Amino acid sequence: MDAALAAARSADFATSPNPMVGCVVVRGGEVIATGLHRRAGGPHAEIEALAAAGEQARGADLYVTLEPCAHHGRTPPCVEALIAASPGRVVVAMIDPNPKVAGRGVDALRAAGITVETGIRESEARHLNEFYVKHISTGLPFVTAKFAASLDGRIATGSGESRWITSEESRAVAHRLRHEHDAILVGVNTVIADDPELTTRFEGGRSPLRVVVDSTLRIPAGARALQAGAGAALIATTNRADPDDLERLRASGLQVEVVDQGPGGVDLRSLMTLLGSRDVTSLLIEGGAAVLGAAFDAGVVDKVVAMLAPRIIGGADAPGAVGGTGVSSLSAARLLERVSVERAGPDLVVTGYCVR
Ligand code: AOF
Ligand code: ZN
Repeated sequence: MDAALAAARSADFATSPNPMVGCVVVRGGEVIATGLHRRAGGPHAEIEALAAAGEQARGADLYVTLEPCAHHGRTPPCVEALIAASPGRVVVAMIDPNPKVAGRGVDALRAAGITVETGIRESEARHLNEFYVKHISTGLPFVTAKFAASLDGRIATGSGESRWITSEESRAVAHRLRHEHDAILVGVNTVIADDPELTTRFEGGRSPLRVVVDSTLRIPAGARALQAGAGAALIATTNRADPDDLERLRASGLQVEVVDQGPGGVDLRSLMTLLGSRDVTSLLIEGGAAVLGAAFDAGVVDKVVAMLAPRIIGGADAPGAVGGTGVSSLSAARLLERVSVERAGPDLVVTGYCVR
């Protein structure tokens, strides 16, 4: 199953909105064929592995990181191909949370007389496809809130200097995160202050959909985040925006969506529903502090990635990483679970999951 997981991982987030899936065929303790799902619309992992194994699949052990599908999607059901290939045993890491599958794949294999084991390396498989699992079971994107701050949680000095608090190594981690997510979201204040490109700067990196929340359409026409070339751009606004501004932006070819009004601007829950319905399975919220605060206030964050530089800024005017309303009692503060700490050069990269 470790080999199947490694095959799945090698798809490196290119399968969205589909999961990353790997499959290996084993005979006499040796992997004789490997397959993976490479992109949505392409063959599923089992089909690739079975094609590579040929007749050798008969009576062999087949390991797959996600329950084989039993439905007609963009491709025919994998269970039909599996039953025809007649392996001796199928080992599955996790049941497919897709309501169209949800146990039916395993049932169909067992009904055909194939021995099936499930739950092997399940937590690794779930972790690998955490974006897919959230999206297929809720219709909403998996949301990662990312920020880079000093050890005392500041994202700039009191005079507004912010480049760069964290190291080059941390910024490489940040570009990796952009590559992994389907979309990336910033507030209009960040666009006005920093004019970021919001692209992925590494070899072969995916460029995510760039989403700017801008409730009154203050975005400058020449903002780099709106330039063609990288991923598509979408501006989320509200009916407080001037209709002429809205028309002007749309006429210039930009996607502008009017979303419900929430506390302090665009209602992030409504925006998540909109993005989820467009097959955005994962969203990276990069800030600034107001948008990150609104995201925590709205309870839409699944995971936090905090890059912390070992420096202290201090002072009364240096802004903190997370704004919004926040909480007034410690017992109401968001508690992260499954917290892990890595190093990126001199910095700490702290990752944790929001408890629901
Ligand atoms: C598997 N192995 O390699 C994949 C699976 O549109 P389709 O036909 O590609 O179907 C997508 C659905 O199929 C997806 O939501 C998930 O339920 C399953 N993906 N299943 O056994 C694979 N990619
Ligand atoms: Zn399939």
